[in-house]
Amino acid sequence: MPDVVTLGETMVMFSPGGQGPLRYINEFHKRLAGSESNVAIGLCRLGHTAGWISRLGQDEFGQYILKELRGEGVDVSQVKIDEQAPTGIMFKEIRSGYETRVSYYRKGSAASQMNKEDLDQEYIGKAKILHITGITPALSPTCRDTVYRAIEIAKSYGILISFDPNIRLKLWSIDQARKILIEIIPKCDIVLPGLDEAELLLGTSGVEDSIDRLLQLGVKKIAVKVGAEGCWVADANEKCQISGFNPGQIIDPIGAGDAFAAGFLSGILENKSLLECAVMANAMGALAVTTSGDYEGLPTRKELNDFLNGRQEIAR
Ligand code: KDG
Repeated sequence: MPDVVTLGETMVMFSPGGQGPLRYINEFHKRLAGSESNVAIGLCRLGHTAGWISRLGQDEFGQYILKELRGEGVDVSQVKIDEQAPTGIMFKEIRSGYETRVSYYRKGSAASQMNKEDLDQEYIGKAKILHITGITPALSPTCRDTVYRAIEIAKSYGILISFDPNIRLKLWSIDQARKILIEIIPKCDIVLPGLDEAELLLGTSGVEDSIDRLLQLGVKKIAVKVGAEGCWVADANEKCQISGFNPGQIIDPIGAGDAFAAGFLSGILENKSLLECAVMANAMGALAVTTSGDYEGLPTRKELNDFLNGRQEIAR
């Protein structure tokens, strides 16, 4: 049984062969995208075990996603193939610099049909951590119920619940997001928001205010991401900022938050201190932005250790 279980939608993602409005782009590269499966891949590359619960369409893109995730070592035994609904699709558009826009074609997708009957209690209960994000409850009412049920199962087995709000305003309004995500947060042990997300959800101002509010809500371990400056971490005993790493060149910032979550959860699985978890999370985030895909930059354990020790690989 995997150490970390996660659930959510993974789509086929088409990234443009050049910059500019999509109407002028003629070439695309096929990749995969899904916050939760990115975290699962990140954990597997670091030597942990991770399982991903979802639905995919009975189509070529569904087969592609399954094959890629299996190839990364993610346990896909809990993925259902939906005979009616298709695998979701998204496109990336790169405007100036590294400003990336996304267009989703995922309404009514197979993953959006997930429901609580898809959950195997024992599969979740035997994990050490359940990782969820704010994307899944935005997909449909049945996905929302599935997330709530997964939380209930995790609680009944006493396993840790980790939550990344991942607010996607292309999927729901801020009021809808706030209503649901504020209900989810107090049920979680670990919460990993970006500063902007924490402020939007909690109505707070600044990092320390956000951390205090999350602690009041009963969250035990908090990491608030502050972009290139790294993150702030806190629990009942400490609150401090851990500087970020310079990634060198930023190619695509999407996926950095998932890499961060994988690094942080890896530290938790290894019983590391809060500060050590933050250092691993920051390093993973920095490495993730150096490639154009959402997960391709995720390091292996050796690559992470080399990066942390300032070692460079011999290239030739
Ligand atoms: O965190 C990166 C994800 O946003 C991306 O891989 C796609 O899961 C995705 C989403 O719903 O936007």
